[in-house]
Amino acid sequence: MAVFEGSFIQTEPLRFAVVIGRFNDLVSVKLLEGCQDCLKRHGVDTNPHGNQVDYVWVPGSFEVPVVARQLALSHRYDAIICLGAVIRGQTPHFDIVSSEVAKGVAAASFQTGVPVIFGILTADTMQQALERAGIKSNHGWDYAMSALEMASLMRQLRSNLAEPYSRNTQSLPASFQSANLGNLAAESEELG
Ligand code: INI
Repeated sequence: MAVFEGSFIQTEPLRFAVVIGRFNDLVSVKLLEGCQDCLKRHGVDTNPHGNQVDYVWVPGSFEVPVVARQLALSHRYDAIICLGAVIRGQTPHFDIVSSEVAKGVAAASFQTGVPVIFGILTADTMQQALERAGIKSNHGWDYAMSALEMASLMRQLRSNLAEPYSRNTQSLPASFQSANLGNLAAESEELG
C-alpha cells in the first residue's frame, strides 16, 4: 500500500487561480499579499503576466463561488484560492453571507474535483480581521500553503490512481483478491 502526501517543492509545473472579493479590500488585499508572498517563497511565479497564477476580482465574497467553479471547470488550474473578508459588525446578514460562501466554495471543489481553498476570513470586527491579515499573522500565507499542498497531492493521486487496477492486482485489498474479482476486472477490461 502507499502513503500519499502533498509536497511544497517542484512547484514550477503548478497553475493557480486566485479569486478575490473587493468588499473589505483593506483586508482582502492584505490576504492577497500574504498569499503571494508564500507562493513566491515556494518558487511560484506570481506575476500576473507570467504563466503560473491568474487573478480574478469579484465585487464581494458572495460572488466568489460561481467564479471559482467556472475556473475549476476549465481544468487549467491545479488549485483555486478564494480570498475575501466577511465582518460581523458590518453586516446584519453576516451568517447568511458567510455560510453561503462556505457552501458554495465546498460545492465548487466537490463538483469539479479541483481543490478550491476557502480563504474567506470571517471576523467579528475590522480590527480582528486586520490582525489575521498581516498585523499579527497573515492567513493569506496559510491559504497558499493549503493550495500548494493540495495541488501537489492531487497531481500525485491522478498519476498513481490512473494505473488500471487489473494491471496491478497485487495492490488490491485481500478481500477483493480472494473473491477472485481481479480476474473479473481483467476480463471486463478485455471486453470493453
Ligand atoms: N461581502 C464581503 O465580502 N464581506 C462582507 O462583510 C459583506 N457585507 O458586509 O455585506 C459583503 N457583502 C457583499 C456581498 O458579498 C455581495 O457582493 C453583494 O451582496 C452583491 O451580491
